[in-house]
Amino acid sequence: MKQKWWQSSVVYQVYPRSFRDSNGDGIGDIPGITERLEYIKALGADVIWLSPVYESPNDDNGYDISDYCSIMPEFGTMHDFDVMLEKAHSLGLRIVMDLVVNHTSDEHAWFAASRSSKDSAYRDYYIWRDPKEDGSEPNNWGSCFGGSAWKYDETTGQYFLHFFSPKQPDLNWDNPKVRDEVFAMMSWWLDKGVDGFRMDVISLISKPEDMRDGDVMASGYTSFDVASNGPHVHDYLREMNRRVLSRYDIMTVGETPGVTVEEAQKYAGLDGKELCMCFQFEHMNLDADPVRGKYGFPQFDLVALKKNLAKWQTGLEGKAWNALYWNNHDQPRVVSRWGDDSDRYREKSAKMLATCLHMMKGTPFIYQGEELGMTNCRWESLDELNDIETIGNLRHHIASGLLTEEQALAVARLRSRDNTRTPFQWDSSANAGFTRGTPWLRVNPDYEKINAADQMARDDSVFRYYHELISLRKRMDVIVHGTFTLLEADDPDLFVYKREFGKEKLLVVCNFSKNEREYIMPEPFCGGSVLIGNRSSGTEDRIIGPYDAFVIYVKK
Ligand code: TEU
Ligand code: CA
Repeated sequence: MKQKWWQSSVVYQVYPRSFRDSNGDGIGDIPGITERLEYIKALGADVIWLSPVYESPNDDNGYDISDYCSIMPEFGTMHDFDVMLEKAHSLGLRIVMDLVVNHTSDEHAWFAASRSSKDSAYRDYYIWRDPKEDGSEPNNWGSCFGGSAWKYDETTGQYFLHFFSPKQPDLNWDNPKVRDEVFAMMSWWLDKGVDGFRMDVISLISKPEDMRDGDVMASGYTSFDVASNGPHVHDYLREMNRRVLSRYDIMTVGETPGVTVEEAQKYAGLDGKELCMCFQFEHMNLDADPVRGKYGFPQFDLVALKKNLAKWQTGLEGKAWNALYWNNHDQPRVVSRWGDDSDRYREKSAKMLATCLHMMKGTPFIYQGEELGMTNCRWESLDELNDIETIGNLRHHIASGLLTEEQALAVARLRSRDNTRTPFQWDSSANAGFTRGTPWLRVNPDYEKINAADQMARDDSVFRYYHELISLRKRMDVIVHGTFTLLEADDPDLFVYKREFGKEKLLVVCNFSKNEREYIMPEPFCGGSVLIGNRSSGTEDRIIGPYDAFVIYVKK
């Protein structure tokens, strides 16, 4: 198959609310992004994934859209967007929009009409069901933000489905009019010149025909996995591809909770019939608390992580394409989660984590601040939190006795989505140079030592290391196209794998622990050259120190 441009791309995710505030209202905005496009260019990324900037009441910080073809006033105007897009293209940067079409805001005109009457022409744009005999919800499906996935609407005496907030009613994708509306909107953005879409929970759009009860979690409700990979999801994505995507040279990435390797071979098949790639969630859920889920106390197990990522590397080999990530706006900061955010090891472990991900096969995604080694925030109180998912789940866990208030604060520091939404740390000036106003969310107090200005001024910084990783991907076929083989699968500290492409071979060694280990390089890597690494010694040094990472290159 002919190489596609996005197979050697590196994507930088911008969360607009927290990237850069240009007008002093404490909220990041589009002109703020335009001002800092050169920074993203300097890092070496060539695609920007822009989290939603559409009109929204911000119940879920923009993932609740009330008008797909206008810009949220807090973020600016459509003219501001056009200026940003044009400047990005002039810099050789592509812009991929966040497409949130599993659901809309309840303030979208479609939903206002739909809820007004059972006879509305828009009634079947959403999913309405009668109460059970006793008046309760139609089934035991649960919302990702806590509680039931059904909300009763007095006006017409029915429940509507919402797998997220009650202000995010799920669209009925079985209705061809919904598909027509969505496809027309997508074409409108693509005709404006955007370069693709990241598709929010796209694996949930086709609900099972029978609305039977599912297996419940400790909360007493199911997860949204009851709808993952539904009966018609691939029909709808193939239709989307035929009617829209195939008409443009764009990049698409599905956010596909519940996806398996087999399903990903359809969503992200190299045959190009659906999407270019997809985000899997298995590695993100491996350390979930067995009872409390994501909002509990994580149990990190490197062996499980290695085997899962190896399964995805080999499972998609030659058949589909991986989107590679540690971080996004929904996950805690990886250097705090799986590295070590102490002063002693923060930068070293951040580089180790970056090495491990960026030497794999697939398209790497960098979440804003990850390239600085930004860390989770030590929230002082639950009242500081903004995120609807964190607040909803912690409230639910406290009410059901799964967490005490004190434990909930500890969990928030470990798991809250707010951890990656604290304002980007530009420099050591007030509010980390993010705003001259009052920031909408607390700035992480460590901004004076962790910020872009300092990182760009040093040759040994995390930023410079990411830049080098990206430039290696741009010039080495073995990184983009080489096969993946996991080595030392059961080693509890070292993540070791090799990549091979013709005569070119890489050995990637990453110590995910503080333990000092001895590792004898396998042939043919002994005496190979170190391509990149976070330590000064060469391959003769068999002692692998805390959070050491290096890549050996040989051609033979
Ligand atoms: O995320 C959906 C989703 O799977 C995450 O909410 C996930 O449940 C958890 O946060 C990560 O473990 C998408 C968006 O990325 C998220 O920001 C939205 O809240 C959600 O959909 C609804 O649009
Ligand atoms: Ca602003």
